Formats: sequence, C-alpha cells, structure tokens
Amino acid sequence: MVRRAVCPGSYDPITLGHLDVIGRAAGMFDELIVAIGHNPAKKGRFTVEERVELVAESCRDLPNVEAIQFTGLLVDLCRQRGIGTIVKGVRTGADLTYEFPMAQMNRRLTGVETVLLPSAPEWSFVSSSLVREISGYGGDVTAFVPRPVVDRLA
Ligand code: COD
Repeated sequence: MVRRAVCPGSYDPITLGHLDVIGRAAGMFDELIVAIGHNPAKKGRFTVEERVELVAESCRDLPNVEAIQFTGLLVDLCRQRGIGTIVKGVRTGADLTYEFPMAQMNRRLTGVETVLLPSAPEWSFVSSSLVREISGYGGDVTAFVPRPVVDRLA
C-alpha cells in the first residue's frame, strides 16, 4: 500500500524551515503532498497560485513531493486523495498549543493521524511572517528562504 502524507500550510512564502520539514517527511512516506491553503487569519503576500509555484520550484530535487492548492477542510482533501497522515513542523510551545487541538479535531473528524516534527534548531526562529516583514522593509532574507523565493522577492 502506498504511504501518502500531506504537509499543509499557508507557505506565504515557503521558508527553509518549511523545506526542512518537507524533506524529512518526504523521506518517511512514499508520496508527500504539500497542500497550500488560505488561512483567513493571515494577510497574504503572494497569491495561492504563486505560492504553489514557489513550493514546486523549491522542492524540485524531491521527486516524491507534489505541490497543490486546496480549499475547504484538510480532512476532505485527505479523504479525496487517500492521505492517511498529516505532517506539521513545530518550533515552539506556541506552535504546539496551536497544532494540538487541530490534530485532535482532524483525528476525531475522519481518523486521520497527525505527526508533529520538531523543527531543526537552525530554523526554529524562522517564520513566513518575519520573512514578509523583513523583505517588506527592504531587508535581506536570503539566509531564510529557498532560492526561488529570493528571486521572486527581488
Ligand atoms: N520550522 C519548522 N516548521 C515550521 C516552520 C519552521 N521554521 N515555520 C512554519 N512551520 C510549520 C508550522 O508550524 C505549520 O505546522 C506548518 O509549518 C505550516 O505553517 P504556515 O504558517 O505556512 O501555515 P498555517 O499554520 O497558516 O496553515 C494553516 C492551515 C492552512 C494548514 C490550516 O488553517 C488548515 O488546515 N486549514 C484548512 C481548514 C481546516 O481544515 N480547518 C479545520 C482544522 S481542525
């Protein structure tokens, strides 16, 4: 049986922290879908279509990774695509507090499991929102995002 997982997120934009989690998850499953959704709590910098392109370009070296857009409930995507596991990165206690009820709710809704991967220490302070803020003021984010994002922000 194909072991299929999803790494969902806003990815606005994808960072090296996201990419680290995606790479580690890609090594654990046969197929990994990176599902890019809209989080209404967050103000967008890139369109969802641009984010999908940036994720796809950043994951070019990971052959079992596919980037897609999604709307609606994550558990519905999981059902449609035969995905049994959600993989999320956690940086801090605050991330855990945010992810824990979602993991429990998603399991309650359809039985889909969530695997929480501790972030790599070198990326635990990196977030899309800080990248957006720094680049918005003209700062250099080269050390925190994949090359395609650097090029797009330039
Ligand atoms: N290192 C490791 N992990 C990281 C890093 C880093 N530097 N930065 C972010 N992450 C992790 C985050 O903790 C998160 O797990 C994941 O990467 C994605 O982060 P973001 O910020 O890009 O995405 P979010 O948190 O805005 O995404 C939220 C979703 C779109 C996934 C969520 O809102 C959702 O599932 N929406 C669908 C609707 C739904 O099903 N709702 C009911 C939920 S119970």
